[in-house]
Amino acid sequence: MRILICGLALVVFGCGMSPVLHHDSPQRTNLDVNKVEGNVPHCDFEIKTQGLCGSLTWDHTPVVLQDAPYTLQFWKKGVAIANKGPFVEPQGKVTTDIFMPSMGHGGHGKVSCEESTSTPGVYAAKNVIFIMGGEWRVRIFIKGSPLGDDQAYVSVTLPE
Ligand SMILES: [Cu+2]
Repeated sequence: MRILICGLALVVFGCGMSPVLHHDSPQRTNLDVNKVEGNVPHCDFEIKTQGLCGSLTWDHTPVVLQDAPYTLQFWKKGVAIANKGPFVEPQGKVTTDIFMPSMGHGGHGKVSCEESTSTPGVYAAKNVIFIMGGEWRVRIFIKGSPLGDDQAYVSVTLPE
Protein backbone atom coordinates (compact mmCIF):
# COMPACT_ATOMS: atom_id res chain seq x y z
CA MET A 1 0.00 0.00 0.00
CA ARG A 2 2.78 2.36 0.91
CA ILE A 3 4.45 1.70 -2.44
CA LEU A 4 1.18 2.35 -4.24
CA ILE A 5 0.67 5.70 -2.50
CA CYS A 6 4.25 6.63 -3.19
CA GLY A 7 3.81 5.75 -6.85
CA LEU A 8 0.57 7.68 -7.08
CA ALA A 9 2.13 10.71 -5.44
CA LEU A 10 4.95 10.60 -7.95
CA VAL A 11 2.57 10.43 -10.88
CA VAL A 12 0.40 13.28 -9.58
CA PHE A 13 3.36 15.34 -8.52
CA GLY A 14 5.17 14.67 -11.78
CA CYS A 15 2.19 15.54 -13.96
CA GLY A 16 1.30 18.57 -11.87
CA MET A 17 4.79 19.94 -11.75
CA SER A 18 6.19 19.35 -15.19
CA PRO A 19 4.40 22.19 -17.04
CA VAL A 20 5.42 24.59 -14.27
CA LEU A 21 9.00 23.38 -14.38
CA HIS A 22 9.00 23.61 -18.13
CA HIS A 23 7.68 27.15 -18.00
CA ASP A 24 10.20 28.28 -15.41
CA SER A 25 13.22 26.73 -17.05
CA PRO A 26 15.50 29.31 -18.65
CA GLN A 27 14.71 29.91 -22.29
CA ARG A 28 17.31 28.89 -24.81
CA THR A 29 18.96 31.98 -26.23
CA ASN A 30 20.86 32.36 -29.44
CA LEU A 31 24.04 32.76 -27.43
CA ASP A 32 23.79 29.29 -25.91
CA VAL A 33 26.52 26.97 -27.04
CA ASN A 34 24.77 23.79 -25.88
CA LYS A 35 22.98 22.34 -28.88
CA VAL A 36 21.92 19.05 -27.34
CA GLU A 37 18.19 18.61 -26.87
CA GLY A 38 17.95 14.90 -26.25
CA ASN A 39 19.40 13.20 -29.26
CA VAL A 40 17.85 15.58 -31.74
CA PRO A 41 20.19 18.34 -32.90
CA HIS A 42 18.73 21.82 -32.69
CA CYS A 43 18.15 23.29 -36.12
CA ASP A 44 19.35 26.91 -35.90
CA PHE A 45 18.70 27.44 -39.59
CA GLU A 46 17.54 25.48 -42.63
CA ILE A 47 18.81 25.21 -46.16
CA LYS A 48 15.41 24.32 -47.53
CA THR A 49 16.42 23.72 -51.14
CA GLN A 50 18.65 20.87 -49.95
CA GLY A 51 16.63 19.57 -46.99
CA LEU A 52 19.45 20.45 -44.64
CA CYS A 53 19.51 21.71 -41.09
CA GLY A 54 22.34 23.75 -39.70
CA SER A 55 23.67 24.80 -36.35
CA LEU A 56 25.75 27.78 -35.34
CA THR A 57 28.02 27.44 -32.32
CA TRP A 58 30.04 30.35 -30.98
CA ASP A 59 33.56 29.64 -29.80
CA HIS A 60 32.79 32.10 -27.02
CA THR A 61 30.05 34.63 -26.35
CA PRO A 62 30.46 37.32 -29.03
CA VAL A 63 31.69 40.70 -27.87
CA VAL A 64 31.85 43.94 -29.89
CA LEU A 65 35.21 44.63 -31.60
CA GLN A 66 36.73 41.25 -30.77
CA ASP A 67 36.98 38.33 -33.12
CA ALA A 68 33.94 36.15 -32.49
CA PRO A 69 34.59 32.92 -34.39
CA TYR A 70 31.86 30.34 -34.84
CA THR A 71 31.30 26.90 -36.27
CA LEU A 72 28.61 25.88 -38.74
CA GLN A 73 27.45 22.29 -39.03
CA PHE A 74 25.09 20.92 -41.67
CA TRP A 75 23.13 17.67 -41.63
CA LYS A 76 20.21 16.08 -43.37
CA LYS A 77 17.11 17.22 -41.54
CA GLY A 78 15.99 14.65 -38.99
CA VAL A 79 18.77 12.07 -39.29
CA ALA A 80 21.77 13.37 -37.34
CA ILE A 81 22.66 12.98 -33.69
CA ALA A 82 23.45 16.22 -31.90
CA ASN A 83 27.12 17.16 -32.18
CA LYS A 84 27.90 13.78 -33.73
CA GLY A 85 26.47 13.92 -37.22
CA PRO A 86 26.69 12.49 -39.75
CA PHE A 87 27.29 15.95 -41.15
CA VAL A 88 26.62 16.69 -44.78
CA GLU A 89 28.52 18.94 -47.13
CA PRO A 90 25.96 21.19 -48.84
CA GLN A 91 25.99 21.30 -52.61
CA GLY A 92 27.56 24.52 -53.83
CA LYS A 93 29.87 26.94 -52.07
CA VAL A 94 29.20 27.91 -48.46
CA THR A 95 30.00 31.44 -47.35
CA THR A 96 28.92 33.40 -44.31
CA ASP A 97 28.95 36.96 -43.04
CA ILE A 98 27.45 39.20 -40.37
CA PHE A 99 24.92 41.90 -41.14
CA MET A 100 23.03 44.51 -39.14
CA PRO A 101 19.63 44.71 -40.86
CA SER A 102 18.40 47.88 -39.10
CA MET A 103 21.38 49.89 -40.39
CA GLY A 104 22.31 47.94 -43.49
CA HIS A 105 25.97 47.35 -42.74
CA GLY A 106 28.27 44.45 -42.08
CA GLY A 107 31.12 43.93 -39.67
CA HIS A 108 34.74 44.93 -39.94
CA GLY A 109 36.59 43.09 -42.68
CA LYS A 110 35.58 39.87 -44.37
CA VAL A 111 34.47 36.74 -42.52
CA SER A 112 36.43 33.70 -43.65
CA CYS A 113 34.74 30.32 -43.94
CA GLU A 114 36.81 27.14 -44.12
CA GLU A 115 35.54 23.62 -44.25
CA SER A 116 37.05 21.15 -41.82
CA THR A 117 39.42 18.78 -43.59
CA SER A 118 38.59 15.95 -41.20
CA THR A 119 34.80 16.45 -41.03
CA PRO A 120 33.06 17.52 -44.24
CA GLY A 121 29.94 19.56 -43.54
CA VAL A 122 31.58 21.44 -40.66
CA TYR A 123 32.87 24.97 -41.30
CA ALA A 124 34.93 27.36 -39.20
CA ALA A 125 34.12 31.06 -39.58
CA LYS A 126 36.82 33.50 -38.48
CA ASN A 127 37.51 37.22 -38.56
CA VAL A 128 34.03 37.96 -37.25
CA ILE A 129 34.18 41.54 -35.97
CA PHE A 130 30.94 43.10 -34.78
CA ILE A 131 31.40 46.87 -34.79
CA MET A 132 28.53 47.81 -32.49
CA GLY A 133 25.94 46.38 -30.13
CA GLY A 134 22.39 45.64 -31.21
CA GLU A 135 20.61 43.12 -33.40
CA TRP A 136 22.69 41.33 -35.97
CA ARG A 137 22.22 38.45 -38.35
CA VAL A 138 24.75 35.76 -39.09
CA ARG A 139 23.99 34.98 -42.72
CA ILE A 140 24.77 31.73 -44.47
CA PHE A 141 24.89 31.67 -48.27
CA ILE A 142 24.86 28.70 -50.65
CA LYS A 143 25.90 29.50 -54.19
CA GLY A 144 26.35 27.46 -57.34
CA SER A 145 24.25 24.45 -56.34
CA PRO A 146 22.26 22.70 -59.10
CA LEU A 147 19.35 22.91 -56.63
CA GLY A 148 19.59 26.70 -56.69
CA ASP A 149 21.15 29.38 -54.54
CA ASP A 150 19.90 29.57 -50.99
CA GLN A 151 20.51 31.50 -47.83
CA ALA A 152 19.54 31.50 -44.19
CA TYR A 153 20.36 33.49 -41.10
CA VAL A 154 20.58 33.25 -37.33
CA SER A 155 19.79 36.31 -35.23
CA VAL A 156 22.13 37.40 -32.50
CA THR A 157 21.90 40.39 -30.17
CA LEU A 158 25.07 41.94 -28.80
CA PRO A 159 24.92 44.15 -25.72
CA GLU A 160 25.38 47.87 -26.40
CU1 LIG B 1 24.85 49.44 -36.91
